[in-house]
Amino acid sequence: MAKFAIHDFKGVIPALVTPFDLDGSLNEGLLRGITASLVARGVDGLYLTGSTGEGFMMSPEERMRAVETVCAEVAGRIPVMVHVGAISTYQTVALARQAEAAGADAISSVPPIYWPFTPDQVANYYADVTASTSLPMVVYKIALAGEIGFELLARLAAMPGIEGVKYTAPTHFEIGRIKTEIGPDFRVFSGADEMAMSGLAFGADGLIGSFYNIIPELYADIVAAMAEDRIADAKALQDKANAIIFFTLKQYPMSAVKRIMAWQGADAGYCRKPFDNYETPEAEAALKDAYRAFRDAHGLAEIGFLPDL
Ligand code: MN9
Repeated sequence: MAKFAIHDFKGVIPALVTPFDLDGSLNEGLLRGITASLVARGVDGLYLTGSTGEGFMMSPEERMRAVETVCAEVAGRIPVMVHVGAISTYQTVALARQAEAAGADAISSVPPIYWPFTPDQVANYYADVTASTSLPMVVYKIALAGEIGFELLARLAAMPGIEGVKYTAPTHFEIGRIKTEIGPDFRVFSGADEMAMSGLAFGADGLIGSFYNIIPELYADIVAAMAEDRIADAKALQDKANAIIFFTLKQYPMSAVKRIMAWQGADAGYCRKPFDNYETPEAEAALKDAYRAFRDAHGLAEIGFLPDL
């Protein structure tokens, strides 16, 4: 049973990575470990099987197992939102119902992908999926899955049960517009980690993204600084976070995130092919050397980024 309402989703919410072994199998033990570690580090919620979680790399059964595993480990301590997006309404509904049964507190979905579905078809998809559970739906806007313009978002927001948007786009003035024209109760989660401060400045209620798997404390400080109008502090912290993000985007990004989590004490395994991995001890050692040099060049050990590496 869901324990949390949509307004309980706020603050720093990692889009949790999903640990796989090098042969591609889902590693539930590591999934439990990273969940426990992030809860202990004080994250405010979790977002499962989205882009970062490689949801589209997984079979429906594997997605369900991952959701079940994380919900059992979290055990109602923090809110959990599950990305249930798939191409067909039929499949998404099955994922949504299972997320509810597993104890998730909200569902989220990209629009149906691959074919150019009409706005009516997209609206029907969200209506059907949202009606299939009692959980709030958070629309996931990200260019990778096709555009959701303001008019369509406003139309979706007027439908019962659709209570927010995970907004991954650089057009942050629209976050302000959503809050003004759709209304302050429609929740907005800023999805571009490099623009968290800007998202919060324009009215976002929380942050959902990849880098909260590795630097949630830094982002908790950004949230606190923005809440207290300490703009210069927030900017300085965002600059540090962005150095980490831009450096990581030059590696194999999610594979590097997973190795960093391992160095921090909670191994997150590997990515599924065709994503690349640091498969050999030599490749991982080279990555570690690169991060050590980067950390020292930017004075990041002092702010807690891999201080013991
Ligand atoms: O929305 C993530 N986007 C993708 C979530 O995975 C495509 C973000 O958290 C980015 O990874 C992050 C770095 O660009 O902002």
